[in-house]
Amino acid sequence: MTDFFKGVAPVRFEGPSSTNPLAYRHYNKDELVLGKRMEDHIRPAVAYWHTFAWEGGDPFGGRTFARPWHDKGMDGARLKADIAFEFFDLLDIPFFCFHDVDVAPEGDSLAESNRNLRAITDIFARKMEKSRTRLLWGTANLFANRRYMAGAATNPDPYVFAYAAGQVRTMLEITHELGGANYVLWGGREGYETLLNTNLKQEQDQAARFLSLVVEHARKIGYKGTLLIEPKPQEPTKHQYDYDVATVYGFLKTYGLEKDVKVNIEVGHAFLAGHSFEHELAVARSLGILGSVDANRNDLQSGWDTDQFPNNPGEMALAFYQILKNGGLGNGGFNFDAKVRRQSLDPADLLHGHIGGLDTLARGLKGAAAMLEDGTYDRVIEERYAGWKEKGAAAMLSGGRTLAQIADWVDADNINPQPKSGQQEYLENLVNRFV
Ligand code: XLS
Ligand code: NI
Ligand code: NI
Repeated sequence: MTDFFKGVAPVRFEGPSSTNPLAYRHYNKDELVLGKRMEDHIRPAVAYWHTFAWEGGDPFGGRTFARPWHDKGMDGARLKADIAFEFFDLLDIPFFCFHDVDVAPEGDSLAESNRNLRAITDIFARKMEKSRTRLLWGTANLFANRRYMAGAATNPDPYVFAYAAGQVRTMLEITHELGGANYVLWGGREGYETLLNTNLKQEQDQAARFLSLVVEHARKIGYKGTLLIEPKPQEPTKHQYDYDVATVYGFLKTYGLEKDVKVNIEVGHAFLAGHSFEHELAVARSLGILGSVDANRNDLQSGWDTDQFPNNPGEMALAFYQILKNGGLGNGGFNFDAKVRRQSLDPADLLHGHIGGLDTLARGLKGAAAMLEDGTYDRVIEERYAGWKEKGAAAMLSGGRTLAQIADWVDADNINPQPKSGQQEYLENLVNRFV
């Protein structure tokens, strides 16, 4: 044991009346919700980057956190790994996620970086024999190093594409070896700053080739996890190609990859794209590509990806409603792509963030389950579209009637549709009954 979390007792469920700030009040992993354990619905994960790699910097100032693993090279990386697994145990959290560069320092060459990375992931493998925490997903950081300033797969320089392929090959293989349930590709700088220097078509072709290479390699090494693209409209680049779920689907379809890749939807990214979280979930659900979720929230006044912990059970219930209607997330889960604020210096702050986040998810899940069990929403939607079951209407939808036949039908039967209430306020109020 390190002394980073010295004196902190394991965080466990104590129920809604508990006043212990280091206990779960709603997240009760074994509680059955719609016949399934809460933990199996949520599959929560700690993001290594925000919790252990982020140093508290912002555009106006650098590091605010003082962590014992800082500035200590590989020794620091080993200490960080020890503390990370202590954290997973304290929270009793079943998953974590990481980028290659979160866990080990980069070397002077790809080979050296990979050696450092392997040394740490070998430690992970040993720790995972004793810990119950599993890998939800792995990913390669193809956006922080200056070589990637003009993109990775979409870089005008083919050698950058090649270097990125080298990183992804290693991280994909490591994810496979560690039993990772998914592999994520977030196109951090796969976009442009200005069209004045950009061949958009060429860059999209490059991105598609890169993704095809990843799909092929995953197959070749026998990786059975899900490959996920994480949509985001902008930030860091002015425009990112993986703008939102619909855009990603169009891209996948264009290049014939829609059966091989799903999406990892992040709450804050949905907002940046001008959507709600549940909108993105609903679109992915309708297209059959809902893979996993990055749980967080944005500060709605600041207009960027602030990656705060979720704290709105009502919004989360609407999201879970979509997820439950999807039949769950399968291999996916809820990765806390969220960080404590830069003034939250203490190790305990890391616990508070995750505890609040998990309690919010638990309340959202239970709210959505209650909405489903009550059945009103399903009934309202069912009734709203019931007209389409009528013979003539069904024929319009199935292609059994031409435009002219439909027009003639209106005349012949003197069709004169009467508007009906959409009942939005009634339905919104119902949510509050269940959350
Ligand atoms: C950044 C992204 C990133 C991905 C992983 O905005 O959310 O954290 O989840 O590369
Ligand atoms: Ni994310
Ligand atoms: Ni993000």
